[in-house]
Amino acid sequence: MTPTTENALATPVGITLERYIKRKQSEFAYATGELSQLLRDLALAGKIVNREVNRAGLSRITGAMGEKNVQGEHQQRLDVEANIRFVRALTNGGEACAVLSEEDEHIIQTGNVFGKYVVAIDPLDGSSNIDVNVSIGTIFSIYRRVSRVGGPARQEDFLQGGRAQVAAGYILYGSSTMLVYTTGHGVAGFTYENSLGEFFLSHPDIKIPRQGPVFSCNEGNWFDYPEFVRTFLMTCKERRLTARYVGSLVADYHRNLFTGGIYLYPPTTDKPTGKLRLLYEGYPLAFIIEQAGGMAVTGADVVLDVQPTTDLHQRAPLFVGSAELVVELQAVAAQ
Ligand code: AFP
Repeated sequence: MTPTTENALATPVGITLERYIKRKQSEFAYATGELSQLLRDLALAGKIVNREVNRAGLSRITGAMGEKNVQGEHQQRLDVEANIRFVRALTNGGEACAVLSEEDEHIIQTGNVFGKYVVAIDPLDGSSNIDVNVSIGTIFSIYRRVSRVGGPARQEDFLQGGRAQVAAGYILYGSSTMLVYTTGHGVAGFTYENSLGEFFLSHPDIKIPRQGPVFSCNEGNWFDYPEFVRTFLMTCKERRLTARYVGSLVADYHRNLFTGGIYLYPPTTDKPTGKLRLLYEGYPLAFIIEQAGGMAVTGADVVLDVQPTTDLHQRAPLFVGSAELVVELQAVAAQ
């Protein structure tokens, strides 16, 4: 066997998500297989949502529902459909005792009172991009419950803080569909093979470059940004960094994870704590970025160290990406 063939066989690239999860199970703090099952349930719902997203233009599920969600944002049909799919998969899977979704004000009790985990999820992020065939995503965060097993989940299960997450990930429905997740042992990425209906390991150990050429924010908000953000953005422009902004958090985050760069959703005049939600956007993406060697801050503070309030849908500013760029931003914010 040539050394190249040997290396190729040793590297797990190409194995299915299913097999990968099984292999990695021993790395989990509680290696009983329950967390593995939970990840499989999320992947299954992701496949179903991927199918819906792919045929969205045909099956009359684009467009607004005419309803607003708990954030006061207009719900799209696919938002609602994705929410149903993920909650159903987590309910049927049996490992999650409760789900906190962007689409529902209150915690959803799955009825699995013996389930040891809770899941906070944004089932379909980037709603305004659904109808125009632009990439969208799902973001999830998993905690081991602190409430009594055998009873209903409680708010405290979701309010343990970012460092208590046992796993976090996202699914990007893009030019290809990818699932990226961490259990605190690095970050792995899986690409979905449509014809086989499987996620395959394509990116075994994702690391974000320490520097990067990209800054991503909604510059239309320039005049509503705090001074420190404008100062930082001016330095990006002076150094001729490239502006890239899809307006779907998962897509912008994913690109920067690979190319290097910084994503910014700062506080604005009318949204003093920013737009993004801490529990199912900030925390999970911060967990993944730290595992990939990057950083996430809310300004001067590190996202994972931010203590949650009692508001399950609280918002927090988010600056996330390559370590050197985030450190620079953080220094400007602290001045
Ligand atoms: P929508 O779901 O309303 O499209 O919001 C998407 C999002 O939460 C996130 O995915 C984007 O990065 C961010 O908001 C875009 O917000 P702006 O439109 O204010 O730039």
